[in-house]
Amino acid sequence: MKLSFIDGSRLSRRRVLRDAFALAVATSPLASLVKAADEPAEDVSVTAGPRPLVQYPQKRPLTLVTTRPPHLETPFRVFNEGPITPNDAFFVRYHLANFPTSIDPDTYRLTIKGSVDKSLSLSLAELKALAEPIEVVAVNQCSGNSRAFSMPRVFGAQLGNGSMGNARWVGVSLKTVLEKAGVKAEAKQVTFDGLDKPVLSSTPDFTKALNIDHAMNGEPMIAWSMNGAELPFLNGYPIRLVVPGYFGTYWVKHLSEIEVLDHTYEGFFMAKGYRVPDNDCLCVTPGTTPAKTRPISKLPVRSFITSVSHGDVLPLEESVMLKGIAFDGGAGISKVEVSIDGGKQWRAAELGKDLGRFSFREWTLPIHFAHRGATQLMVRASSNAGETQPLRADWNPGGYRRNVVETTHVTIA
Ligand SMILES: Nc1nc2c(c(=O)[nH]1)N[C@H]1C(S)=C(S)[C@@H](COP(=O)(O)O)O[C@H]1N2
Ligand SMILES: [Mo]
Repeated sequence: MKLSFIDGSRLSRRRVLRDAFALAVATSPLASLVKAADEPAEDVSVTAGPRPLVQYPQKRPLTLVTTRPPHLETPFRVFNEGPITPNDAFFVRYHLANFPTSIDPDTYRLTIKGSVDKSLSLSLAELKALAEPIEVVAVNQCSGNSRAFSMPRVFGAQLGNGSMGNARWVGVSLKTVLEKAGVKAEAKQVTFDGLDKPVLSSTPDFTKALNIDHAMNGEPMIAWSMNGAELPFLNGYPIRLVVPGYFGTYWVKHLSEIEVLDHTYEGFFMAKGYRVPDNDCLCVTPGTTPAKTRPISKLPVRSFITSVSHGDVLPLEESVMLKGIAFDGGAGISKVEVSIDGGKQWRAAELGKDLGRFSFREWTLPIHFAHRGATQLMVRASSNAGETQPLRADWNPGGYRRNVVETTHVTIA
């Protein structure tokens, strides 16, 4: 599969994009993949103001965060269309500018090596023939999703709420693949590397690690299918790791090398990046530095109203159907509650179809507004593990794991 390049002359009416493009073109031919979309920009209410939409191969217009490497967000209204995020709307995130643009599935190989009885080099056909495929519906959410709302503000890409998506993944269990190679008794962690490589040798490669128990628990999967189709190129074609319940950072794309280690992996993206404060709340007093950190892991429980946006005007004395999504790290959603009085009273929403404990769960609630004027709609989810969302945002220096109760400001008229 090949990413088709788009002629640079069809680019951008928007100054911001033209500038980003000019800058990127000077350094990378990959930037010519991007073109400005005709659609209007989406206002994510971050201080930077509305962000442009851009069009990449196999994608509908998505919200631009950064060009090189590409970070594209799903326009938020997509989450109101259903619990599954369509492949062409699914967000895209890379760390290294040197990601592949052409992959031959016939010569593709996945290597398994390290503390194993027998190293393997599997073709895609061999991988697919290892066992009956397994399937899971699971949320892929970037650790920094919603980072732009961190107060005080933090470094890093200023993400709105669109760096998440929910899809049906089909593949083979990581456990099956590791068993085929034969994991040695000394195994402690397993690392995952993809085809993308740093441009400069001083930049660390994007390699992630899971503990051996997690790698062997049957949940992590090597997926080749997303919502009934091949993976879109930018979402990891032809295979990626899927780690249900865990943040997207572990979901290594264009997966090419698995190594079983007899020690803890110390590479940059485990030992330095993607770490959270090592305490019960995984948070610190805003603006301070944690004494100790640990690798980020599971998704905290989270919910959104998707049918209403900031600034909407809703009718008085009529039934309005509020709708949204909730998800967590794998316990499953037990309840979703909505408040229309700034958090004093809460009423239970009806939960939609259960697509599995790692999936978005839709919810609906008919509301009859009896008072005119400015109104705050809030939504709060709880999980089967008894976890719920905080009313005030927890803070950490990475701006990770945001899961504060969301408030949507509307007017009833
Ligand atoms: N090969 C590779 N895989 C990767 C990354 C990357 O930079 N390179 N980024 C990770 C991060 S941080 C996230 S949030 C997810 C995003 O997945 P998506 O691009 O399919 O939405 O991919 C993960 N897998
Ligand atoms: Mo991420």
